[in-house]
Amino acid sequence: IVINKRREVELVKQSFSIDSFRESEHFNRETISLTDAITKAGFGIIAEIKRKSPSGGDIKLGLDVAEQAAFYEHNGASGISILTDKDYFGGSLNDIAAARRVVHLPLLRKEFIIDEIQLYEAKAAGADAVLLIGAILQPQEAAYLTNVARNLGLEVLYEVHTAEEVAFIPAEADLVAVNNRDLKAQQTSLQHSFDLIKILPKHIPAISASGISTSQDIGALRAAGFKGALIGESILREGHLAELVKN
Ligand code: IGP
Repeated sequence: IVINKRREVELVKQSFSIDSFRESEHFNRETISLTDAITKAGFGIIAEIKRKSPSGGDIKLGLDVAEQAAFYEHNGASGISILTDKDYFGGSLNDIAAARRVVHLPLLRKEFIIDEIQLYEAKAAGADAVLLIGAILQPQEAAYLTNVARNLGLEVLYEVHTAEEVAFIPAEADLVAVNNRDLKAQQTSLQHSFDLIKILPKHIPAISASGISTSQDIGALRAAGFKGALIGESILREGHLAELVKN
């Protein structure tokens, strides 16, 4: 995935300069805090939009992206995560722009971010926050990208999956996510969350991501100290977001 992404980023850089993004519609917009939305909720749910995934296969969106985003807003989500990767998840930056037109919730660009130009793209499309993935970044890249994102007014949700990655969480990250899915093996277990929360930095609110589907899951994560959850496939397939938000 990362090798393909490098190629994709090089193509973007050939066509656009960083400064060209500054002229776009949303670039000077004041962003909405995902962290505030999650902490105010007590336990906040970030609801995800994607058309397919390597682990879950095709997910038929019954609604278009704007309608799906509006559905999430009406059903109590604290934020919306939008996959912009095309090859593996069927998304694009247009999906962020489409959701931006209809909802007031904070929007997270879910992407394999390896270069600052992707942060500029995110801001220009109307995102409020970006995902940075510990598993694909060197510590100094993670620190640099966190800094650039925050200077653009974008919050950083920093994802970890192992104890080694926890050691390199940038101090300025706004939120930390434990990904319950092993990106290589594509195996998912909430046990990753229950194990890693014990060693996460105490000053950054933590959320749990991937493989979450029931009210019992939410209750257990909440009891373990998580402030929120990022949920995609189960709510896309079952539409039971409101039920999960109640807990
Ligand atoms: C959502 P799920 O199992 O609820 O659909 O998972 C989200 O956690 C998952 O899409 C994800 C992801 C990622 C996707 C977590 N980390 C990194 C792409 C890249």
